[in-house]
Amino acid sequence: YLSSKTDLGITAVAFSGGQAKLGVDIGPKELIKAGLLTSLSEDLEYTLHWDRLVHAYPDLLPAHDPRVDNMLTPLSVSAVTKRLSEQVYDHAIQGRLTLTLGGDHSIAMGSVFGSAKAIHERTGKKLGLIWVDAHADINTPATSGSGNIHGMPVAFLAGIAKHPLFAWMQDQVVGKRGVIDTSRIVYIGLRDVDKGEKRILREEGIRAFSMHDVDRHGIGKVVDMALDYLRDEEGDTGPLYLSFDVDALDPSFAAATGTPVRGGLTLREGDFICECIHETGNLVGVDLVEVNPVEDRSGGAIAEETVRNAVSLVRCALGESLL
Ligand code: 4U7
Ligand code: MN
Ligand code: MN
Ligand code: MN
Repeated sequence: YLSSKTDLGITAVAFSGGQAKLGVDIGPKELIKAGLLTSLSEDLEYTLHWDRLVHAYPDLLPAHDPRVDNMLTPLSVSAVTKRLSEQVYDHAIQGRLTLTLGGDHSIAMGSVFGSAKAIHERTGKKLGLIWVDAHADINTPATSGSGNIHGMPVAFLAGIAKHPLFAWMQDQVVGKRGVIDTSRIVYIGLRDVDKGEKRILREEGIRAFSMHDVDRHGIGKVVDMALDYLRDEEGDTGPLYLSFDVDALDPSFAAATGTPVRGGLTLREGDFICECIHETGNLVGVDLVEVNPVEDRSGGAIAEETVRNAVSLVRCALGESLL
């Protein structure tokens, strides 16, 4: 096995510095309050490896963190993701399946890096990255219109973007350019991709299934095509990492998020993606990010619904619907 079927290494990350809205940092606390971790240990019978902390990394956040080369709060993002990469590495190098709760999506720079490094050291294999999101998150500092680093993690992981402030990401190169090869990335759910990102996806030949593809083929066929794309001649997908941005879901299922986009996945479609990835038996790590309980003008019902649906996604990725 590529990772344990019973030991789960959890890292809860209260970080919002990859974007400007407050509240995404309380996502992990709300997911845990909603019973996510008890359900993973009691219903799904995982042995949880969790330090019982929701990390805000106060000692890592500089008082002064000005924009550099169009990146907003880059020192905070770099320091936090570097530390997180070590935490996830420490879980993954022991063979644990890893679960990282965000926080904004910039944290995937740390979680995916730590996992890719550990998996490569343990198995010699390269990680496949399944990015489920309304957005491609593949802006470089130069192409980004917002300067928000939560729109850039894939570019840094793939080595399309490089920056001295993120030199730690080049410390050891598992892939050809970055820690993830562009040929081992696949997207599902895209519907809000910036012009510069479209150019990168095209030039790099990155496989992406948009909501248009989901409508055309149905989610079953799309997931089959996505997993087939990652398979080798023997039909093996290799180790898989699922980075799930809750904004991939339609706002009718997940409105409490910083950058909602209409026309998204239903909860069942999201759950189905997670179930199919679990079914491969090759899942080594999961992120669940961008839950922002403060993005709720309804007095709590919307946040509660988003949290409940995010819990469902994680449970499905970890084997909830196996009979
Ligand atoms: B998320 C955006 F311009 N592309 O770069 C950008 F539309 O992690 C959005 O997927 C990024 O939520 C969204 O700022 C990042 C924008
Ligand atoms: Mn998104
Ligand atoms: Mn995202
Ligand atoms: Mn978002």
